[in-house]
Amino acid sequence: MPETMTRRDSLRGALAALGAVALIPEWALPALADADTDVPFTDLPKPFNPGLNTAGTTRTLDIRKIDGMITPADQFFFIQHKNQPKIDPAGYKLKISGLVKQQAELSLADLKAMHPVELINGYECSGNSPRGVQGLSSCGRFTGVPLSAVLKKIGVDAAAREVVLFGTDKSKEDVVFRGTTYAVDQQFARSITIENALRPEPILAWNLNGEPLVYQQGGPLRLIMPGWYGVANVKWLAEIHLQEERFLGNYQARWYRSLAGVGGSGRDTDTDTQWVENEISKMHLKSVIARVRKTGKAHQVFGFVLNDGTPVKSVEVKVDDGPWQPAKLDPKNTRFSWKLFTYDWKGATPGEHTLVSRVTDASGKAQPTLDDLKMKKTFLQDNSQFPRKVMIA
Ligand SMILES: Nc1nc2c(c(=O)[nH]1)N[C@H]1C(S)=C(S)[C@@H](COP(=O)(O)O)O[C@H]1N2
Ligand SMILES: [Mo]
Repeated sequence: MPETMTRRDSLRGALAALGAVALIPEWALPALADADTDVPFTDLPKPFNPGLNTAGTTRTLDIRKIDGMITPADQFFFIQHKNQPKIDPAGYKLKISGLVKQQAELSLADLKAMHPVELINGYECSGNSPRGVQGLSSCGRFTGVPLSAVLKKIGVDAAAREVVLFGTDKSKEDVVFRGTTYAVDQQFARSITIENALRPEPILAWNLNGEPLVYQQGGPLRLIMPGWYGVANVKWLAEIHLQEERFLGNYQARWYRSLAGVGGSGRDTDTDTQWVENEISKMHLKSVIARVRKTGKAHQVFGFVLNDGTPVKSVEVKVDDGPWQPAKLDPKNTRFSWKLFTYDWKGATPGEHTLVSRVTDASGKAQPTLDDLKMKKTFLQDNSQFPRKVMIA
């Protein structure tokens, strides 16, 4: 069994064979019973139209509809910077070039003949934020082969330092050099270090939830980088190029950076402040309240956590000005899934209330408040605590 397949899934499978599946508790997000109702949020932007945009090029997830670990493929968010190529899977070839023992062109059949693995992976666009009610996030079951297995099979040259992944999508990009702008055709591309490429986690994926990736999802083949922001998950893979030099493409070095002031007294004008530019890579620790349900007289608050795969120590929920209270993490959460949590809200009184969650990981990192992020000037990587307002009838 592949290491990336969840142990619980295989346990469930084994128990199902014995007719004993009821031994494992199902996640506490049951299908809505007739008597249950969703508690409305009163803080939604107006207008709020989650789902497909009018052009049909972007889809956001309505997080109020989350009812389990796996986002259905027809709700899974999608977004990209350029066009959405439609590639015939039958004639598809992935090119592998540069510092490899032998250049290769692999068909889908070649890749499927290796050892496929399954991975439940949750991710968000680094531009995901309260503004769009966190709809640029989802979690699905991906099937593919480890990138490391493909690279080892081809043979990596000892000089290779950087693995550049090119999409098929192409458009004019402005490349600015010392005040001069050159508009040139570029494919979408991202790079990772050879060390990261040879880790067991990254996979070249062709299925989402057991079905071939549709073209909007990057089919027939895309990269999945567990624990990283969406931008790393290059869709419509055309070529993987190994090189010694750093890769400086637009979506690696320019458009996907953060700029934040560190140190000093926390004021822009403080001369002690250091201005740090970082690349967008692994997901920063975030929790989101997605849904509030009324079941009989009780209220339950549901949400998810996204992060880089570090074990989650705790999720807490605060109601109005009350104390932080522990939420329960779903036992079915896996290292790279989004991590579902529930909070039993006792004694909810009629009227409007503010709910907020905060997550802490095993390394002691805690989710920041919006105020904690005030020295971050760029909008990407907004993992701030997200207060929600609800109306109890
Ligand atoms: N080839 C290609 N891959 C891409 C992009 C792109 O523009 N072109 N956009 C990236 C960004 S910014 C995000 S957030 C994710 C979105 O993945 P999804 O469409 O599966 O949700 O794809 C990434 N992969
Ligand atoms: Mo993104």
